[in-house]
Amino acid sequence: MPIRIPRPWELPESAVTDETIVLSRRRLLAGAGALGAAAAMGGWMPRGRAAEEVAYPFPRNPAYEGGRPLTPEGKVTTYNNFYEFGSHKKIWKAAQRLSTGGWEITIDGMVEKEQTIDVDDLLARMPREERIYRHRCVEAWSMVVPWSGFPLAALIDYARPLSGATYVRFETFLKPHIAPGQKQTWFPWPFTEGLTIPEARNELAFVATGLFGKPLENQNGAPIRLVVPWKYGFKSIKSIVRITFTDQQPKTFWNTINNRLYGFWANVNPDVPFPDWSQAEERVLGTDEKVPTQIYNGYGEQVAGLYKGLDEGRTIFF
Ligand SMILES: Nc1nc2c(c(=O)[nH]1)N[C@H]1C(S)=C(S)[C@@H](COP(=O)(O)O)O[C@H]1N2
Ligand SMILES: [Mo]
Repeated sequence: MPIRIPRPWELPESAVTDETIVLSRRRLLAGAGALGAAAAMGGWMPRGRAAEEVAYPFPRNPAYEGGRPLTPEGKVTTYNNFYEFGSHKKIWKAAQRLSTGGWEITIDGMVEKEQTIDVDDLLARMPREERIYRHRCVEAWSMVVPWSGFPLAALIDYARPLSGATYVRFETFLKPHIAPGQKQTWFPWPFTEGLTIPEARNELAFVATGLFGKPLENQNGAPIRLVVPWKYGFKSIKSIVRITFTDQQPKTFWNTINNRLYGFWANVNPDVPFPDWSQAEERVLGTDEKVPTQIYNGYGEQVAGLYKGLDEGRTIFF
């Protein structure tokens, strides 16, 4: 790549904040609540930078564009996989029961200091940007979406893992009383996923808090999810409550269910079919089109180096 575009997190703070203020109602109310509570307690301010500084949309990073037209927003928010709310595509209504106010994330395991942080507080500390990525589900459909969020590498730096940590594990909430899928006890709830530290530090690994320039809808994984565009969609875990650093390869939800079908790597690979269907092509959501699937979902330039020396032809079965 001849032209190197500076990334937003390399720019001075003043250059990346204060974009058009489109504060979500939810965040506004949450912020007002926090300030009210602080005043009642004798006037101390919220920890860190105030959550109300976080405004959508985030500045677009032009280094990441999808290469295909954006999928219509109405499709992205109504055709979902989120097994906590049912194993069909129409879970968007059921997902409204999840309450995302005051959401906290615990960072634990092999870190200098374990901590629990409010997601708005975390977001205020992160280098925020928007990126357009292709997404490829193992079910052979795909979409192109603008995510708002920050590089996972920034969160890892913030978490300060010990040098012996080799993997990072992510965990979704466990609330069977509001998420009916979690009453299906044959599934290994809560949903978990994992990456190696080099994968997690790859420039493409992204943490999303928004979609189409607004905070995430519940059905897309509010208030905070992973986006790993070179891997099948199930690696992009939604509604994260815990991030754990470890020196053991984490057990993951789908790998625990069937490790022959759902490998730990799960890199997109058109040459490795599922037993029941080919992965050579994908149905582009919102169109009648089928297009060829690309190795690493077309992101080989950025990620192929991570898998040198591994059996690259069979990545889904690892
Ligand atoms: N917690 C959780 N995260 C999840 C899933 C899930 O069932 N539960 N489904 C995954 C799958 S299979 C895909 S394709 C994507 C779908 O994301 P979307 O609904 O925002 O398109 O979310 C992933 N993250
Ligand atoms: Mo998926």
